[in-house]
Amino acid sequence: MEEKIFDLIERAKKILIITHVNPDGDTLGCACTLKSYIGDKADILLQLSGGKSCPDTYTFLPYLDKAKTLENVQNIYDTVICIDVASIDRVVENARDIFNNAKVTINIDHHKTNRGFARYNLVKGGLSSAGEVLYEMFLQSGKKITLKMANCLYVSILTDTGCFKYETVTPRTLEIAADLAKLGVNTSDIARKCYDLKAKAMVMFQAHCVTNAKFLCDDKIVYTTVTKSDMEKFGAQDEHTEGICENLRSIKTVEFACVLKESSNNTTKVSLRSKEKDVTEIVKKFGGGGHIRAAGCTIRKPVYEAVELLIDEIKKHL
Ligand SMILES: [Mn+2]
Repeated sequence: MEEKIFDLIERAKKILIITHVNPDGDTLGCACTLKSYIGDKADILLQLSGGKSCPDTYTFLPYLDKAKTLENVQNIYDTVICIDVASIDRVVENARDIFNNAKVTINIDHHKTNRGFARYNLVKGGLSSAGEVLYEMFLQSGKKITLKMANCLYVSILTDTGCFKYETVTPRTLEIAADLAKLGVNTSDIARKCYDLKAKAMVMFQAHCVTNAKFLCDDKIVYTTVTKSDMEKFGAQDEHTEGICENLRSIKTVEFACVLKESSNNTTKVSLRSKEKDVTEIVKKFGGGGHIRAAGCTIRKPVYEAVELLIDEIKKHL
């Protein structure tokens, strides 16, 4: 499949690299790696609401200032590559039209729940990050990884492993990180850019969300709700909720941590984390997916109703 993908890239006229909704370091790092390799005929699509072009944290990555947005992307691509996209639900409607229209569709990912929704699928479920999948793809096909690509791949792997903390980290993951460092990646500089340049609004807003958290079942379950008015009050943006769930999970007694975020039309976006239990079993009930200890779903109910549905489901798995 690796060779086939390079062959398809070679033959493509115009390529759209599709990142997932609410893009994170993994999907963005990979998109920039691919863009760097492919060159001019590739565009990156960022699926962000509110006309934003890029999450603030990742503006240091190359190419993202010129990435297409949902507002200005055109349906002109013969080839699309979805990167770090667990399912086609993670691609919003007008981008999905472009996907459906493309002659060649490629899906490169590491989510175990990825069912292979494209014509060509390179899915290595369980690997630490899409960045790791991509690194191996370049290596196995004998393609050169430049320093620019290495920097982007390092962002992917660093962020999707929670700084090499998660159990998806294998000796191979660390070897790859070391190889990237040998290529010249300044690892401490990238860590600082990813973690120590947060917006004040983000830190203050997250403190508020943590203060509002509710604990259940001897503090084994914790959840917090995020409303639009709270976000407005703090001047918080969508991306500023990233990390709240992990923070709540870090409490000693907690097995399940969830963040329920008010979305448009009475829908609620759910992030769920666990220490041991498989949360994909829980979000599956609501049509979601993800990883064993980090998954998400959308519940078509207002927040206060979604809380009850979700907590009832979590209790069954306690
Ligand atoms: Mn990922």
